[in-house]
Amino acid sequence: MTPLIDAGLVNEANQHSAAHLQADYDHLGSVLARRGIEIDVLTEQARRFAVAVPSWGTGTGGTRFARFPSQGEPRNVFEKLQDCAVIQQLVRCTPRVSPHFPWDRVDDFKALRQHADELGLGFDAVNSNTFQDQPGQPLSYKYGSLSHTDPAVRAQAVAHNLQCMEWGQVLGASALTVWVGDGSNFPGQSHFQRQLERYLESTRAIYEALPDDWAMFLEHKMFEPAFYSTVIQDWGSSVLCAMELGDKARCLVDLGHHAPNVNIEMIVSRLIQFHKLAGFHFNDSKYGDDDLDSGSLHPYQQFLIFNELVDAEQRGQAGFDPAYMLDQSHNVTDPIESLMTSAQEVQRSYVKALLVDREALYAYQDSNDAMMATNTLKAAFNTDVDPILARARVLEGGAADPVAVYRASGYRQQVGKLRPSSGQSGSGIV
Ligand code: PSV
Ligand code: MN
Repeated sequence: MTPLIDAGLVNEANQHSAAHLQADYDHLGSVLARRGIEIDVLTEQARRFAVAVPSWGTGTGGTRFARFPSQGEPRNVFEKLQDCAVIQQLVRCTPRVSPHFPWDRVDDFKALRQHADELGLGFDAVNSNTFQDQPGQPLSYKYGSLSHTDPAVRAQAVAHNLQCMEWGQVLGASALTVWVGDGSNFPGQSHFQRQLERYLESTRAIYEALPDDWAMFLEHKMFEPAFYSTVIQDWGSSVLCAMELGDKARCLVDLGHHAPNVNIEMIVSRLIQFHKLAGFHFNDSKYGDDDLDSGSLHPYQQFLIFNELVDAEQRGQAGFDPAYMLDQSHNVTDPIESLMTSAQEVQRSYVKALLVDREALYAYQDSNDAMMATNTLKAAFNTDVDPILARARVLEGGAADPVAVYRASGYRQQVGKLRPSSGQSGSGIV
């Protein structure tokens, strides 16, 4: 594969910072050694960590009010994959892309897979889209899709999901993520129970069509686009439906999809306990489903979520294999920079969670020592693991400082010339 960013530029930048990185790494190594932690073991774990990039995150996002297009936006899935390959080249922890259909629909999926192969990329969970009407679509989703009152609309939405699985199989994916915008805007508009029964009937039809080695991820979201009620509004409805459907149905946690102040790490723990955690859409939020960059506002919350994940991993919890994906909207930043930074922030939370002295924590929990228990978590969170992350990237052939190398490469300016602006400045949340 020909690297998209000049490999010489990456090497030169890495050489330039090598002495400082080595000094920082050695210092952190001696700090961790005093705690009985071998730094190289952590670096190896960081090297194995991966989080998938959402294909739709490579474009500039927007709000209900406006979207401000930026230079060199990818115009199709082939160009989106190219941007994802740049991300992977520099950060080396994003080897897979999660596609969204029909946004990423192509005539020849084999060719798409081959294109991804050539770029060194694979595919993660495929996402269906029945929250929008597509050009030429016979029936509208204005009043819902999988839970619509009209069986013909439900059948159309089910058929789309089956189609997504067929495409996904050609791409080598093994999971389908289903998020629906179905709900209601006014009290009384929908009968809650009947609506959920219709949703279950539709999802059952999808579940029954799952290939043997596939899983179905149910994604909940509290509100939006429906502002009074949403059919799968929280993890409670999600897990009830996943239990109804069967073992291959699990719950996907998008960090922005909860009521303010909800204890997300505890939801994660519950889902792990009952083998119902599908995985994550990482992002951050202050007010609602803001889709801000991962770890940009609540890094401690993200760390606490990883604390639960690492706890399960280290206890060898049966069937524990969550899928990690980003799901963000980049309204004012270069999407490549945001996705690279977010991938590192998620990896950072993972590595910090590995630092938790778990035996000490369990002992403090058992002796009801709240102060020392919480300080044990803080000791891990307050450790700067930057040298580990940078070292892991460099060892994998990536950049010690991905954003700096990306900016120096002029990639955005180059694609700006090759990809004329779509000029689409209307509104649009992705
Ligand atoms: C909905 O807000 C969501 O989080 C779902 O994952 C969608 O597939 C994605 O955003 C893109 O609209
Ligand atoms: Mn999501």
